[in-house]
Amino acid sequence: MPTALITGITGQDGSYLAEKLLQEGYDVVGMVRRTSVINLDRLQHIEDRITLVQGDLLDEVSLISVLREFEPTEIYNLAAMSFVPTSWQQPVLTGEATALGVTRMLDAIRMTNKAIRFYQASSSEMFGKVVEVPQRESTPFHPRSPYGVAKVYGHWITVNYRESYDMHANSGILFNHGSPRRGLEFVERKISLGVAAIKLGQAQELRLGNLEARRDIGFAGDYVRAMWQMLQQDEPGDYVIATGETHSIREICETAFAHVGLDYQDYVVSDPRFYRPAEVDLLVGDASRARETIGWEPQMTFLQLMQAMVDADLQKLESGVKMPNLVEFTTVRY
Ligand code: NDP
Ligand code: GDR
Repeated sequence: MPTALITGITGQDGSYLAEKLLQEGYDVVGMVRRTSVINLDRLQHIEDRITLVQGDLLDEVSLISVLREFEPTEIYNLAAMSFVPTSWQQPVLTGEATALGVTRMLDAIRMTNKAIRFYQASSSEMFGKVVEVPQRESTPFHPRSPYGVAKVYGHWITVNYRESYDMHANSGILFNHGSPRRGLEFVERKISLGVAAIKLGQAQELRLGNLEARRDIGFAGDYVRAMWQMLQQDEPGDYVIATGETHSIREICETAFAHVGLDYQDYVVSDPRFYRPAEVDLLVGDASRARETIGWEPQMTFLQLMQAMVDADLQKLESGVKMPNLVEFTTVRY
C-alpha cells in the first residue's frame, strides 16, 4: 500500500483528506504537533485506521525523522497558522510556520527522497487586493495580511523547488471552503453556530465584522479530492480550486438565518472589533484549469453547504455540547 503523510491532520482539511486517502487504499500517517491537550476530535471516527506521529513545521529535524521512519510517497502540507486576524498579532510565528515551514518540508524531502510527490496548501488570500476578476493561476498576487504574504512565500518556494530540483511539487490555490468541521472562528462557521444558538434560544445576537466582503465558498470534502487528484498527474502544477460563485458575508447570514425561518437583520450586529486593518474585498475563482486538466468539479452547492452546517450545529447544541466564547481570540488587536 502507498503511504501518504498529512501535516495538519488535526485540522478541518486534514480530517477530510485522511478519509479520502483511506478510501483510496493508502496507509495514512498524520503529523501532529505537541499540545497540552490532545486534540483529535475531528479524527475520532478514523483514529484506529491511521498512524499519528509527533512533529512540528517549526522543527526541521522532526520532519526529517518522520520522512525517514515512514517513507511516504506523497506528502500533503496542510499545516499552517491559518487564521488571518491572528497573523497581524503573531506575524513572525505566521512566517515561521506558514512560510518557512514549507521550505523546511521541501528540504526534508530533497534530503531524504526527491521522488516524493508534494502538495502545498496555497490560498486565494494570495490574490488579496485583486487585479482581475475572476482570479486564475496567472493572476498576480497582492496579499493583504501577514498570512497572505506567508502563503505567497510558500507558493513560490514550492514552484522554485519544482524548477530547481525537478521535484513533483504542486500548489493548490484553494478558495475558502467550509464544512461542519470548520474551525469555529471562520466566518461561515461562526454564522452557522450563531444561527443555531439563536434558534435554540441560547444567544440573542451574532456579532460579526465587515458584512460586505465577498468570498467564493465551497465544501472541504470536494476540495481535498482536488489535492489528491493533483498528485496523481504525471506533471506537477498549480491549480485554482473554487466554485466560481461569490457571496457577501451579508448573503451568507441571509441564507443561514432563512434556513431556520429567521431574518438575519433582527440578529446580526456589525462590530468594529472584527474589522481587519486591511481587507480582501472580493474573491471569486476560475477553476477552468483544474476542470480541464485533472477533471475536478465541486459537487456541493453553497446553499447545501450552509444548510448542512446550520443543521449540524443545531444537532450539536441540542445534544448539549458547549461551545466556547471566542470573542477574545478572534477580534483583531494590532
Ligand atoms: P485548520 O486551521 O483547520 O488546520 C491547521 C492545521 O495546521 C492544524 O492541524 C494545526 O494543528 C496545524 N498546525 C499549525 N501550526 C503547526 C505547526 N507549527 N506544526 C505542525 N502543525 C501545525 O486549517 P484548514 O484545515 O482549514 O486548512 C488547511 C490548510 O489549507 C492550511 O494551510 C490553510 O492555511 C490552507 N487553506 C485553507 C483554506 C480554507 O478555506 N479552509 C483555503 C485555502 C488554504 P493544531 O490542531 O495543533 O492547531
Ligand atoms: P478568510 O476567512 O480570511 O477568507 O481566510 P474568514 O472566514 O476568517 O473571513 C472571511 C471574510 O469574512 C469577514 N468577516 C469575518 N470573518 C471572521 N473570521 N469573523 C467575523 O466575525 C467576520 N465578520 C466578517 C472577514 O473580514 C473576511 O472578509 C480563510 C482561511 O481559511 C484561510 O486559512 C484561507 O487561506 C482563506 O480562507 C482562503
